[in-house]
This record gives sequence, structure tokens and C-alpha cells, in this order.
Amino acid sequence: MALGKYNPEAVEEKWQRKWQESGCFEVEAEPGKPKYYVLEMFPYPSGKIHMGHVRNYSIGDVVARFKSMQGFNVLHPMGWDAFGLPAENAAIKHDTHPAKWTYANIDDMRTQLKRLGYSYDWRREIATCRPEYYKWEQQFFLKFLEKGLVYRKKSPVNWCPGCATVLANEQVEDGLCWRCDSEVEQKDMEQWFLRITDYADELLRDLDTLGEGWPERVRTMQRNWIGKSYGAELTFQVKGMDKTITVFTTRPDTLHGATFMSIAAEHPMVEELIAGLDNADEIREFATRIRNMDRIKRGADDLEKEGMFTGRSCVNPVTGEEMPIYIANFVLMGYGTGAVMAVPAHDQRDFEFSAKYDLRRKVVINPPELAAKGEVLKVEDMTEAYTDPGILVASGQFDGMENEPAKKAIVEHLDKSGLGRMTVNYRLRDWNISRQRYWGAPIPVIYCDDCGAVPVPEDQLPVTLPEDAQVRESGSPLPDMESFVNVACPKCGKPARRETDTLDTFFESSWYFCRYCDPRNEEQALDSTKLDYWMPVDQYIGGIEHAILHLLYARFFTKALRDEGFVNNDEPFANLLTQGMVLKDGGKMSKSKGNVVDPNAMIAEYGADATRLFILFAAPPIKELEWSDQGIEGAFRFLNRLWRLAENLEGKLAPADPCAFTAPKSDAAKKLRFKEHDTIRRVTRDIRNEFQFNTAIAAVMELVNEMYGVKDQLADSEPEALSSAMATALTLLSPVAPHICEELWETLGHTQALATRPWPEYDESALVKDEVTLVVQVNGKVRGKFQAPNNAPKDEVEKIALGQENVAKHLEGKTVRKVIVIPNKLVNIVVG
Ligand code: ANZ
Ligand code: ZN
Repeated sequence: MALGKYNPEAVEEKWQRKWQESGCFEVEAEPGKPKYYVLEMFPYPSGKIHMGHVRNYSIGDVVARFKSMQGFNVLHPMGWDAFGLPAENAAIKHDTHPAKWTYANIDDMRTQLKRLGYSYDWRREIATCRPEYYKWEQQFFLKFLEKGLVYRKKSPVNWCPGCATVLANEQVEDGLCWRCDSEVEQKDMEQWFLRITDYADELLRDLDTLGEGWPERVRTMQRNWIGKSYGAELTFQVKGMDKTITVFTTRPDTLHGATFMSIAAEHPMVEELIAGLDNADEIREFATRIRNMDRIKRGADDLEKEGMFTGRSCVNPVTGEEMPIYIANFVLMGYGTGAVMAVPAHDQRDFEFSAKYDLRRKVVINPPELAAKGEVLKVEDMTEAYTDPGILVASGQFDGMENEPAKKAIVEHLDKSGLGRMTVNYRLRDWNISRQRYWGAPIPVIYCDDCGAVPVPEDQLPVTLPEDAQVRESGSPLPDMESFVNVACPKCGKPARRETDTLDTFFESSWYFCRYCDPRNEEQALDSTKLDYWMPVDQYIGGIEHAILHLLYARFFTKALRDEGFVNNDEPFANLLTQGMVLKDGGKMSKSKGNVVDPNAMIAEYGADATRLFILFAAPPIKELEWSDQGIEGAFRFLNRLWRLAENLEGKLAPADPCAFTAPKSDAAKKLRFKEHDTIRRVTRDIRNEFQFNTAIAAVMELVNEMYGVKDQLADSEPEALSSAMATALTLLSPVAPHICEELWETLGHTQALATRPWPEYDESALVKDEVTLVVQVNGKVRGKFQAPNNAPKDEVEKIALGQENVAKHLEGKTVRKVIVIPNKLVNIVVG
């Protein structure tokens, strides 16, 4: 069979069909056989794959193929994160149904992914918008509800007027909707929440156990998001009222310096405090304006501080001094208690606020360097708050204490009168899972006038999303769909109404990796035997943009499912790789910039192998990757070069195993054999070491070059050397460019597909060189180089070194005092 011209399309189509027919990527749990679960974050079925997808899935595919060749039972599934707003918006725009739009996109994208030759077990494909999938998360919802992990409450929510829906805090970016960039408003609504805060401590603690497997950057982001602070709650009496205000502070040591009080515009006591004031209306207006301000902006350091006096004061419990109560724009409800004791000398925000409203400052923490000189920091000298540690002053019985131990001492002192206690506070909020949208999983609850919110009985699941809905701009059609809404109360049988909110789509992506272990199970959500075998995911791969949202929810969900007895793992993802972005001309690819490279066009022109090769060769996976047209052409040229090499040697090569060649005769064969084994060593090491595919590929390219260099010499005399090297090159390159490697492998005469072959192992002894190069120095300066037999005796090496022409010149008229030989490396001659 003559090879002919390299035609990627034909080769790729052929092998994709063969892999599919042989089912070589279909796996089952095999207790006793080591497993490896590699997963790429599943895509939203937008309809078109982009370069980010190609990068993500190509990285995952090399890992999967590499591990499989290393003998692991590899689970490598793919599916669709199919619910969500874009489908609804697209359906509105194109006057179609979100389901139709979504399923058509899934079909398109599946075809595109298959065209790239990824080693997925396609039998396990899932789409989260199918009732067979979301049925189970409705079941989880009910279990969580029963346990109190899901609850309903009225609360200010982020409302996006553009999408007409509530957004989670994580979906608000710089005060704008993450999807449509509308300004997000605050609104009070009844919502369903998941008590992720119950797991705050565990989520924080386990970040340490994830250790090396997770990028430090991601762990830090999660740590900050959870935001644990140790502090205290202190209670203040309101003057002239039978009321108190409690604050959360991380600095109880500064209590003696608290000269006023700042409360949030949403604080429940605002009305009571201002009742009867002449300017009450003005204050109300101010509070409303602040409430509608974006929360992120309100929390930003550079916010222009603004406030209004409420007309009331409270009393500092340790100094007895009056503290006027202000409404302040930077104090947020929902963090701590929504009230802050203001210490303008030691908190920068309070400092700025006091400057604006001319409020008293009082120094209570003295800088150690002043204390050492017997001086005290003066308020007049301050241009900003002093926030560093120091010694307490003007603090009564606590004077002279260091501020750290003073925290506890002051809280204990207040505790005696019930006015203070140590607490821990988290920045993390409970997860709002209600969405007022159509294209999502229905929340399985029914509202009855008599019985309240009644869970849908489990045997009535799934609550199926009605398919006959007409989506519209003005929000979800569900509330107006009588056939969906009107239902009998499961408890008392009276007419009742269904919940019309759907679940946040992050609910689906929080457990899909579990479902892949047993995706077609109709009896139960998760089969523990299969789960115990496959979980956790050994290598998870996706974008850094999911560092907080998805990854935190998935970790939480795994723990919640564990506590319900569904899962036996504490963490879902043992190792995480966040791949870098694909850039063009230094910027992110985007439609508006017109710099989008369409992978389908690349595949059509150069083939899937060249596209994969380029994207893996251009940069290490975690780094940004700059798209370059020359780059993909280069990748294509290399594959052609490989192809031509095989063509050149057609008829000369035998179907050898990698490293089959062991007894070289000529120098050329010796060198080639060394290169062959050294390439295995390098490629294996580079893939193991943080998946450095770029250098691994470079090593294979060198091997191919070496073969070109010696092929004419060896083709007739020692063709076994070439057969062996060729087998190795193809095997090592096959995870990256699988189709062409399979094809050439087959033309060598092999009958077993490369994809199912073992990863080659190099022979240490093949890496021992017969000859080594030594450097000669005279008094530390390099004066020559020479070849010597490997591990030659010292005196022999010394003799050759001294005999070197250039060396001899530098020894003339001098006495050799000492010769130092570092075996196989260096000879240093010391002369005087
Ligand atoms: C008095 C004080 C004195 C404070 C001082 C700081 C320095 P972290 O570390 O982020 O937890 N605070 C409390 N609740 C707040 C709210 N709802 N909105 C805005 N600020 C709030 O921050 C805790 C500190 O942030 C608390 O400690 C409180 O100010 C403020 F020299 O209390 B501190
Ligand atoms: Zn009822």
C-alpha cells in the first residue's frame, strides 16, 4: 500500500470511525484495576466550539490517552451544561423554543467535537436539560429541604432588569450583570437558598488538604471569597430608647476610641431612630438612594464616603461617651450585623467619614516606636488612620497592653455584663438558587393557602418543565401557564399553585461529574459502588473564570451529598488545571474585535491533528497562548514531514515495538537508539511534570530530525534501528496527534490500534554514552574540549587533557601544581 499524499480529512475520518466501532474508549468500573478520571468542564451548548474549547479538550485528551496507555482504566466523559439564559434569549430572538435551539446546538457541537477525535466515552453523554437528569437534582433539593439545608426567605436580592431575574452575588461583576451588563438593582423577594455557609469552615479547611493538586491562586481566591474573620459582637445602648445596637468588629481593642456609630441604610432600626425628626423624609430619601446603589461600589475602598445623622446617639460602654449614630453608605447590610462602631483614628473609612462630617477622633493604639520614646500619637498629626499594631492608650485599665491580647481582654470585660462575645464572621453568603426564568429545572414545591410551601412527593418527580411554553422578553412564561401552575396540594388536596421559579444552572453543574459514573441509571441518582470506584475526579481541567463560582459550589455540593449518604468523598476534584486563555494579537478573541479564529475553519484547512498539535505545542497549558497562523502552518508542516519520512521508508520498515532495537552496530544506529530512549524519558517526564506538552512535542520533533539525518545510512544496513525509532515516535506523539499516528502505525504493519497500546518505557542502559565530552580549564579558564570514553580512568583523562594543543600552549614555562578531574565533565589544571 502506497502512502501517497497526507490527507488529514480522510485519515481522521477513518480513525474516528474505527475508534467508535471498536468502542476502545468505552469503559466500565473494574474494581482492582487502577482508575483515572479525567474531566474537562462541560460546555454550554452555544452551537459553536471556540478555540478555548479546543484547548481545554485537547489538554484533557492528551491526559486521558496518556493515562490510558499507562495502564489506567480511564473515564473521560463529555456532556452539556444545557440550561440557562442564553438559550432563552436566543429562542426569543429567533422565535423558536429553547429546547429546540439547545438540542440542535448540542447536535452541532457534538459533531464538531467528534471531528477533533477526542477519546470520550460517548455512551455517557448527558444533557442537564433532560428530565432524566434534573429529576435527580429535584430529589436532592427535597432531601436538602427536609434537612433544612434548603430554606426560603425574603431578602434583598440582586435584580437584573435586563434579564428580569435575580442573580447570585457571584453573577454580579462590578455591579453589572455578568450576562447582559445591565446595572444590577436591589429588590426584596422570597427566594430559595442553600445553606452553603454551614459548610464555610469545612470548605476553608479542605482547601489545605487539596494542597499541591490545586493552583495556589485558585485556593487563595476561594479563601478570600469565604472570607473568615475572627472578631467580636459588641452591644451598645441607644440613648433615650429601650433599644440596643450590636456591631461586628475585628478590632474590639479599639473600643475606647469608638466615637460614633455607622449603620447601613437597610438597617432595620433606621425608621425607629429617625421617627419624629423634622428631616425624617430627607433621611429616608437618602437611605433609599444608598440602598439602590450597587453593593460592589458601596464596598469599594475608593468610594466617596457619605452619610446622614439619624438624630440619635448611643453610649460607649467603656467610656460612657456619646456616639452619634449615622447612616453611612459604606456599611452593608448582610455582612456582620449591618452596624459598625466607628473608630476614626484607626480605621481608614471611618477616618475619611469623620473628616467629612467633622467627627471626633481619639487615639487609642499608640505606635510602638512612639511608645518606646515615651510619646503618644497626636490626632492633630494624623493624615490617615493608624491601623498597625501598637500599645493601648486612653483605654482605662487596658492602658499599656499590646493590642492583640487586648482584644480578648476587652471582650471578656464586656461579656460580664452580657455586652460582648467573640464571634467568627464569614464573607460567604448563602447561595440563592431561585431564578425567575423558564429554561431551568423546576423547583419541586407547591404552595397551598392552608399548608404553606409543600414539597412535591418524591414519587411525583420529575416535575417536568412544560415544553409547550412560549418564551418572551418580559420574563418567564411559567407563572401564566395554568396547566403547569394549578395543581392539588399534596397534603390536603385543595387547589394549590406550583413554584414557578427554576433552579440556578450552577445547581446542575455541581454534581454532573458524579452522574457520569453511572449516567443511565433510572433507579437512583448515583450508584455508590460505581461512584466509589471512579470518584474523585483525578484531573479536572477548565478556565480560571470558574475559580470561585462553579468550583466552590461543586465542592459544597459534594460535601452536602456526602452528608446525605450519596457520595463517599469530601472533595470532588483531586487535581485542578486552569488552562490559560487563547489570545489573538495580544487580546482575548471576541466578536466585537473581529479577531476570532474559528476552529472549524482550521480543521477544514489543516486537519484536527495539526490544530491539536499547534495548540498544545504553542505554550504550556497553564500559560496564555497567542494564536499564530505561522504556528498552525508549522504544525501542519511537521506532520507532513513525519508522513514523508514514513513514505520514504516504506518497504524498509518492519512492524516493530518501540525500543525493540537493542544491538546497534554502527555509530549512527547507536546515536539513534540513544535519541529514541532519551525521547521517551523526556516526553514521559514532561507530561508528568505539570503536563508540559510543548517541550514533550519538541522532543519528538528532535527524534524525527535525528531519523531524517540517518535514514539513508541505516535504511539498508540497520533498518531495525529505524523501525524501532519510528514506532517510538508514533507512540509518543499519538496522544497529541492521534489520527496520523494511527495511520502510519498501521502502514508499518501493525494490527492493534495505537490508542490501546502501552506507553513505552526507556532503558536506562541505552542512555549511557560510550563517549563523553570533557572540558579542560587552566586556572579556571576554559582552554579546550575533548572526547573520552565514558568513565575513563583518571590518569588516562589527565594525560589526554595535558596533551591538548591549546592547553599545552598555556602550560608553557609554568609548573603544574595540581590536576582536578571531575569524571565525565571537567579537568582543571592549576599552574603557578
Ligand atoms: C471597628 C473597627 C476599628 C474596625 C478599627 C476596623 C478597624 P473584615 O476584616 O472584612 O471582617 N464592618 C463590620 N461590618 C460591616 C459592614 N456591614 N459593612 C461595612 N463594614 C463593616 O472587616 C471587619 C471590620 O469591618 C469591622 O471591624 C468593622 O469595622 C467593619 F480600627 O470595627 B471594625
Ligand atoms: Zn394544602
